[in-house]
Amino acid sequence: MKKHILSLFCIGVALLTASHILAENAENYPADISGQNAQLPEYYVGHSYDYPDFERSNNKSKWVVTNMKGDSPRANAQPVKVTSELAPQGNIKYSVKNIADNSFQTAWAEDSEDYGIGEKITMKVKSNCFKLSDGTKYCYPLSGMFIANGYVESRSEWNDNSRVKRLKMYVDGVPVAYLNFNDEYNVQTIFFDEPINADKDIEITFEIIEVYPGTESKNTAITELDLMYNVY
Ligand SMILES: [Ca+2]
Ligand SMILES: [Ca+2]
Repeated sequence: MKKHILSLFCIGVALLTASHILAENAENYPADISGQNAQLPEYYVGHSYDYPDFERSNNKSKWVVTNMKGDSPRANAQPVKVTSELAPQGNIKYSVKNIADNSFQTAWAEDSEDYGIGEKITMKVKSNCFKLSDGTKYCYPLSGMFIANGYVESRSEWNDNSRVKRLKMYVDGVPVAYLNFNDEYNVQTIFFDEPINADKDIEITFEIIEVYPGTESKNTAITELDLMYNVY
């Protein structure tokens, strides 16, 4: 009898351990037949650029992102959907349009009570194609992205408001990667290991997963955000 109790006990422990491992795995990688929750690649900042490196345009009030031209031109992705945006405060607007207006003085901020975890911005990227000499069509893939993270209009605004630490990126609704940013007052670029095919117009969604909390506010802000074509 004692033997039976002992073996039942052992089986019980084994089952508990197995279910614990399963539960842990389920938490990390929820089962999903569509593969949407498969483990995603982690991308980190490749290069960063200080704000003084950027040139002023003719319009002296506007900073423009010129350094991105050349090797990896901007895709000029346009926001088409956002889950929330902070209401204007006085003359200052926090519309999602601000992430694609070429200005480091304007930013989008989310409108959740907390830090905006789960808030999403969807941007449309137009395909950029041409005909090769043999008549076949070639479309530039998207090789990376850049972000002016937080409300960068001034260092104090940047400090006061929250910045994005980690974004989940989706292509046409399918998760493709996590993007991890530094908590630095500069423009950061991330290059993808797997360039994104853009032989038709596509939608890229960025979801806030983690933030760097601001000292004064739970508003998480993004000043500029765009994809980049790989022209090589
Ligand atoms: Ca802006
Ligand atoms: Ca908030």
